[in-house]
Amino acid sequence: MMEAESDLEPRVGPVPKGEPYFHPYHHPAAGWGAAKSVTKFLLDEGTLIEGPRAIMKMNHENGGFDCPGCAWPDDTKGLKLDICENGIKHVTWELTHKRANREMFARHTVSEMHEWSDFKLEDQGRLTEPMVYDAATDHYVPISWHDAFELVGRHLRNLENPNQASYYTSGRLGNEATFLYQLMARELGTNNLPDCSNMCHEASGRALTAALGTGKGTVDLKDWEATDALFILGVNVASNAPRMLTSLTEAFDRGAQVVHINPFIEAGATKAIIPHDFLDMATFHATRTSTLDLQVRVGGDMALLRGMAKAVLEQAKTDPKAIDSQFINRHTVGFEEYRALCEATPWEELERQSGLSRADILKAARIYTDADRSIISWCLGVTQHEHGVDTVREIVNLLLLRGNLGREGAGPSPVRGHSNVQGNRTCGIDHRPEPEFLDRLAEVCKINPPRDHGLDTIGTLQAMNRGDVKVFIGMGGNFALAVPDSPFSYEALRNCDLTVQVSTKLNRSHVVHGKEALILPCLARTDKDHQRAGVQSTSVEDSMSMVHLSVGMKRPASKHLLSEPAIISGMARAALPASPTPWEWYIEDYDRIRDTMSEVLDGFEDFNRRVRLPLGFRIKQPARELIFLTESGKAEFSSAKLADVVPAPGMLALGTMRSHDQWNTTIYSDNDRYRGIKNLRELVFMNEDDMRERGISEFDPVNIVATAKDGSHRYLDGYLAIPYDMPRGCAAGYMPEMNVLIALCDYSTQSDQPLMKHVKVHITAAT
Ligand SMILES: Nc1nc2c(c(=O)[nH]1)N[C@H]1C(S)=C(S)[C@@H](COP(=O)(O)OP(=O)(O)OC[C@H]3O[C@@H](n4cnc5c(=O)[nH]c(N)nc54)[C@H](O)[C@@H]3O)O[C@H]1N2
Ligand SMILES: Nc1nc2c(c(=O)[nH]1)N[C@H]1C(S)=C(S)[C@@H](COP(=O)(O)OP(=O)(O)OC[C@H]3O[C@@H](n4cnc5c(=O)[nH]c(N)nc54)[C@H](O)[C@@H]3O)O[C@H]1N2
Ligand SMILES: [Mo]
Repeated sequence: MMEAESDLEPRVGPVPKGEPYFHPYHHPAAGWGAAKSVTKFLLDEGTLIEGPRAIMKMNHENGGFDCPGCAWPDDTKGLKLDICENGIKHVTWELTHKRANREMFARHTVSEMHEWSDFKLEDQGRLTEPMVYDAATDHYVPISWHDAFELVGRHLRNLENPNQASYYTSGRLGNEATFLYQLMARELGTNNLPDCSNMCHEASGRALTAALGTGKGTVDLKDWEATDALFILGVNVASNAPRMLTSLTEAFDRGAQVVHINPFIEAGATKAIIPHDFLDMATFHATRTSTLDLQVRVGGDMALLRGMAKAVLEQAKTDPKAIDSQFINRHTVGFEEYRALCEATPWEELERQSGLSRADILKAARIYTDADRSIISWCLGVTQHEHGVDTVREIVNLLLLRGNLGREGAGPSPVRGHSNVQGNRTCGIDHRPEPEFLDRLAEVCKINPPRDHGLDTIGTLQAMNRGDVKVFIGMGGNFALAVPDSPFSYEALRNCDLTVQVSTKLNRSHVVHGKEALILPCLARTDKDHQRAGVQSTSVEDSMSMVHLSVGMKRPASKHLLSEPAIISGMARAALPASPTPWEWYIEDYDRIRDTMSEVLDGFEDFNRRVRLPLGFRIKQPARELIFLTESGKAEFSSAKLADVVPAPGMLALGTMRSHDQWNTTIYSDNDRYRGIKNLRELVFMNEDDMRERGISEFDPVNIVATAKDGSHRYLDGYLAIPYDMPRGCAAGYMPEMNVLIALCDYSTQSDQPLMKHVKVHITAAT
């Protein structure tokens, strides 16, 4: 594709094919719009035949590969075609016939590629062989795998101390590779294991661990099918977890209550046509996916939840059944303090902070007390805030009040992001590992793991900037573009002696690189992985703790690709020539890695057999059995101070989010169908009154100025204003473009997560 010059270069998305367009979307989610979009995408990638063939093998109960898209679990009722538009786009993206080969790299200098859009970088296709940066010519040139590993090994061996290297994981990495990766880092002597969940669900993990003793949700799909009320906070279902639409329509059909809490009324929060329900598709039959939509202000969830708790407690004064006193007495601590706090919080404050009326909060509370069993589900709208941990704990507080835990149809249900981000944590990617885990790792793997906490994502960037981290290894993902404060973060990466990116496609993290740099191309989820013992499979864990095998079925994109476990093993051997770990032996047969994992990891006993059961196995959740691994041995109410989220006069709270046509930093097009947007990503959604007050009309260019915690400012000019149905005082736009607005110091003191959903901004008409 030819790229035109633009004042927004290098842009993230493609050069628009037409004029910006906006018209609010009023159709059901999924359905024929999705089918049409899929066909176009298959055609563009040249995979109209292969794409559908591959998709029929996706998410199958026996064999097949796990969708590399989101972490929503597979249908439990012997699924046949549990797929979605975005999963299909995702697989097709991997199957593309385009190749970023050595000829492509020879044609373009790195400085030249740096000027390309991120869309164009990935649009070069699959990477085909290892490449090394040659500073003399400013080109990436081919390098053998042996020499590439030796380069990594030399840098790692020569560090003055192992904490000068940092090992990032993006949530696609399978469990077996994950285990080897953390083993390598810890054998080398560091816990510097930042990962993408430092940016998404760190808050959920910390809150759930503190409250319940396990950092995960407790419910599974069967619970979703049995519940009476679903509360969905801060998830764009139709775009980011589309298979959840099936559960929402099922719930609605069964008469369950479905309450969406979001500043936007997203398409998935109204009605949907389920793509694999062919009759519905043919007859355009849409099912509602919502019984109530509450448009909270950005960051207002905690106030809403506390307001609901206050209402429940008030109701309990005359109707003792409104709370489950027996459950509270037997299984929890901290109730009296929490009750007093709720009672002491005035309604006016709850209304002001949530942006909702008392009547609306009472409505939600009534739905909650009328339901025998409730599930509360959430994603980034809750976590990427200063008080993300407090808000998730407030979710647990509310659940505990009515004993919505440890029984069918009830409990907390975070929606995880990447397909294996949860498995990464389970299998050891944690910069703050538990001592018990390290003890077992030491005993089984005969290593001496470091005990000090390591660096997370933000910590890694700060350390790079200081010159304390000199080697960066990215196991998947697109670190440069995904993290906040882009100019600062680019400098931090450029400051490194060596950056290594293990990737499937060309991206920003390859053109923003260290003094020396490697691109190591790997097999993707759909590619067949041949090792000495035959075709290998890897395991992944979904949002609901189900672990199952995924096996690629396609001829690899190039014969020079290695699997992720093989690349890790190659780097580890080069860095640790005398390592007692049988790196090469592990790669011959991944069952051997799983045997070791079963000895180290809780809940992985008999791993090789259980993972081959038709639907895999579920990792035991103590909290589900009402066993709480907390200090008190009980579920713990929290009594946190209500967060103040109301913007200062003239300021707006801006959230960054995904469009429908992107996967994090991978952009498929510049359309956002469900929000009625075409040919535009450089936009900011605003409340119409906020626009009027500032003399801004639809499509007017605006200037955005963000103010960081340290008082510094960041700017974004020329973005177009879009009037949208959202509360006053709020604004929204797309990631990753808006990462330039988020200062590195703007992270939560509770979770260390960047404040990606609450940037304090001034927006004015462009001058
Ligand atoms: N197709 C597709 N699927 C994906 C991804 C993708 O990029 N594309 N990314 C994957 C990943 S890694 C993740 S972590 C998940 C992310 O899934 P989401 O959490 O859905 O991601 P976002 O697009 O950031 O959208 C956040 C939603 O929160 C709402 N929101 C913003 N601020 C607030 C708030 O203060 N309160 C509430 N209640 N809501 C708020 C926004 O309006 C939006 O609907 O999706 C995963 N699935
Ligand atoms: N402002 C703002 N920023 C955000 C967010 C936000 O809401 N707002 N969300 C944050 C969140 S939740 C997340 S998870 C991060 C995402 O951060 P990352 O996970 O780092 O980024 P992705 O865009 O998912 O990574 C895309 C790249 O992964 C590589 N890739 C794809 N498949 C494979 C594979 O199978 N193996 C390997 N080795 N590589 C592969 C490709 O080269 C591709 O270019 O972004 C974060 N950044
Ligand atoms: Mo994520």
